[in-house]
Amino acid sequence: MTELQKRITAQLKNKRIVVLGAGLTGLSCVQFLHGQNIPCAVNDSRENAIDLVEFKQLYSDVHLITGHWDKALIASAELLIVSPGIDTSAAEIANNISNHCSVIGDVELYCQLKELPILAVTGSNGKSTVVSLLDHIANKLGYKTQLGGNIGTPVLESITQENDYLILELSSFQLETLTSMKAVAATVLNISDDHLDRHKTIENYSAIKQRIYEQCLNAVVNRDDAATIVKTKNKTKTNTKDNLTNTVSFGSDNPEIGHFGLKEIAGQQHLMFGEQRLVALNKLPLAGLHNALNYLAALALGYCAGWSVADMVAHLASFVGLPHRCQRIASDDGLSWINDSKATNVGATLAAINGLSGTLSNNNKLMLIAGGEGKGADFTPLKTALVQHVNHLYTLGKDGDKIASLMENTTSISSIKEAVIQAKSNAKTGDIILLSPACASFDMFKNYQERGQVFIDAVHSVQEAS
Ligand code: UMA
Ligand code: ADP
Repeated sequence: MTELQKRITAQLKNKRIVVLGAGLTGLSCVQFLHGQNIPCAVNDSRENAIDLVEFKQLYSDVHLITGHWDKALIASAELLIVSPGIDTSAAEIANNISNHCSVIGDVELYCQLKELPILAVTGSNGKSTVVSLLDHIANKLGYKTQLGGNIGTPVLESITQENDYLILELSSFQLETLTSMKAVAATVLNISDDHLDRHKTIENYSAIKQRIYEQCLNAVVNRDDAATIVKTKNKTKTNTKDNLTNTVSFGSDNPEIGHFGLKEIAGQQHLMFGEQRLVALNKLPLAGLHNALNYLAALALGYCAGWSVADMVAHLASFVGLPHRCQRIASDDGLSWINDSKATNVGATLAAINGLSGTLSNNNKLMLIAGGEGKGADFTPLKTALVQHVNHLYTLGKDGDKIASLMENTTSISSIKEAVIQAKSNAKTGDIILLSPACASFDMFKNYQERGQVFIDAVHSVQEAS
């Protein structure tokens, strides 16, 4: 019997297990449990959440209830495995969980069952970029990795595979149900308002993000953002005699020895490790200060895992970035169309406006398309950047008006295509038109990818028409 099988037997055999949610996470839990001959039941509160026929074909013996929360089923659970998008504080769930029930997420289950070295990343923005970059570097250095978590691949899908590292993107939702992770290195990249509809206050959201540091061996913190510094509660927990947490920092200033930062040398900004010059930023493909910080964070995480800094730096330039993050759309109309559909919160849109406005020549202007589902965020931190750098704002979606109230020169539009047509008629050669919504997409689109694609298609169709 393997170590994994021993743990599965010890932790899961003969327990009444209920999986809440039948999306990516829930189905990965069912697939894993079913594959290990561990019975479970599944409850999804939405009608038509999944293809029932396909589910029954794959898992004929798994009890599935959809369309409502089944109070009796929830009350019967000894182990409740909850999908990240489900808020267990909702009365219909919370009031029915028995005192003897453990409530965990899929990442917690993974950590209870497997001890693969983990490099863990959370933060309001940059998570997917940093984990993908780190994964790229690790593979170039010859390590076998699994990239998983919030980036879109549930961790249980790879639990039976042999890998050197799990490179893990964690959302605040996943951190809420996680207590057993002992990451080799963990980071909170930055904190700005996000998911306040669920977490209520920024303090609560920040405290949940801090959980990533509990029991980690190395904490990677951002000197530019005090909310990412390890709080005492987490320090004392980890600073036992056998398990000292080491802290490595990154930031936009000149770093001390052993830390990562930026320095201007001969008129060019460079990535630095202490006094060691690593590479000039203009030699790297990802632009903007926020991406410089992402490079530094990835290097710091790899360094904490014991990887050579020089070897890592050699592979930064071959990472070309992810779609829908400040991505230029090919066009031949002399305008810069930028798709930043993944900007689903204020912090990301701020980074885009500040980064792109710095690239405009004097006579050119920046136009912004923003709005959508604001998730309870306060948009006022955008005001200065809007007033100083945005010439015209097109707003759409549920919370578009809230953003429009921050500046003059705004137009409310009902579709992205309408914004593209109006912006084009308003633009001249060299202008930038940026889709960076500062909001989630689900009031109008399936997801941010669909929103980005609608923008790309609109830009292309307007080109063809002219
Ligand atoms: N459901 C209910 N009742 C509810 C809410 C949801 O029954 O009140 C059901 C839905 O009908 C659906 C299922 O739950 O069948 C969906 O579960 P989920 O929302 O947890 O989504 P998954 O498909 O399991 O995907 C989740 C993450 N989604 C969320 O956190 C909302 C994915 O992150 C993640 O990639 C995936 O697990 C694998 O780990 C997405 C995301 O939007 C990309 N994350 C947020 C973000 O990045 O800002 C946090
Ligand atoms: P996440 O996975 O945290 O959502 P992504 O890498 O997918 O992060 O980027 C999401 C959005 O945030 C994009 O609009 C991107 O341009 C922006 N972004 C990326 N890194 C940072 C950062 N370090 N600070 C602020 N914004 C960032």
